[in-house]
Amino acid sequence: MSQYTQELQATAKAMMADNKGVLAMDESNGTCNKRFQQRGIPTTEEKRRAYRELLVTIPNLNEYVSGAILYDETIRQSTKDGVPFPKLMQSNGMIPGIKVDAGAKELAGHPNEKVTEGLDGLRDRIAEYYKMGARFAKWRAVITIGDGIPSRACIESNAHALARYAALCQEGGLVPIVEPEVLIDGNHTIERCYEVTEQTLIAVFDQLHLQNVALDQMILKPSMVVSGKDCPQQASVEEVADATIKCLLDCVPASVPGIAFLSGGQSMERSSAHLNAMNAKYKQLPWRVTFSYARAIQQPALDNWKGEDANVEKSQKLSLHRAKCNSAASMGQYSEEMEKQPAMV
Ligand code: 5MM
Repeated sequence: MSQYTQELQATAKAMMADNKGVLAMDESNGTCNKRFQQRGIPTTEEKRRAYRELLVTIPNLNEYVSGAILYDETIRQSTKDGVPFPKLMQSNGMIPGIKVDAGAKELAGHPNEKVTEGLDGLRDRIAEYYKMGARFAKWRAVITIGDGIPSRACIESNAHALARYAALCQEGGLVPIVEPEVLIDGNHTIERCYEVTEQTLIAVFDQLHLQNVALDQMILKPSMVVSGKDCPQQASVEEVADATIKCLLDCVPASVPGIAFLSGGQSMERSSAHLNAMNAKYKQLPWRVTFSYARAIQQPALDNWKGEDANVEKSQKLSLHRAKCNSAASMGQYSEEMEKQPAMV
């Protein structure tokens, strides 16, 4: 029992509140700049700040989103009126979270595979983020499917790091979001994705147990079990829902309060449809099943914004619509009809 046990349980419960999910807006500067460049937006600190202000000030976002994952630069930034983002989020009923990994780096001795770094000094960084108002954290591991990969070394190294990170978070009062992402890139079948996701989740929970991580005080953020992006045989929505739920039921202990998926490069509509199919068909799951999407919520806002103040309001409405669709999907109440409804723009 850590001194934070009750607080961690309460935070995890609030993050997984009925009908809510988590907004991921924790792109590192490299990723954020890449997305800005693709759309002709200047890659300055001020533009990144303005874009994050657009997101955290979406009116009524808190109806669909319990919290948002920030990046180190973002958690230190403020609105143009000088309100620090974490403070603004708290007063709007959203829990501030923080990405604490230092990114996926080449795994030595294992070509084409990555291991996520960032454990050095993490205890001190967690203490600082807690003081700044963060109440949960996120660490993403990346598993690539390809010829002869993933290796056992890649899966075990990433699982070990995720568990060490999670233990440090709980010691410091942050609920860890444990994110092992099996990438959608490649021509693999859904069956191969299933095998790799299963191996990964088994290794992750083995390491979480080994490091004494309290499973009732963490959130799992997995990828869905899908066909590789370039696989000629694409699984249906129902096949994805069935395979994903079977895999999770086999691997994720019932004491975990919630599963919040990443969208992982799926289209916005597919991300909603897959989540919805799981919740519509499986009503008695041991954990809450919801979203923690970045691209599948942010994309329409980013496309519309173009770095211009005049486009802020419409951009906010477009992303709010995605949050609303995904909130409905987290209750099995999303339908294609929702996509036809004008997003109040
Ligand atoms: C997989 O990425 C996470 C979920 O986003 P999607 O729903 O778009 O798949 C996301 O939180 C990710 O960790 C951040 O975008 C940060 O990524 P980088 O690569 O900048 O650390």
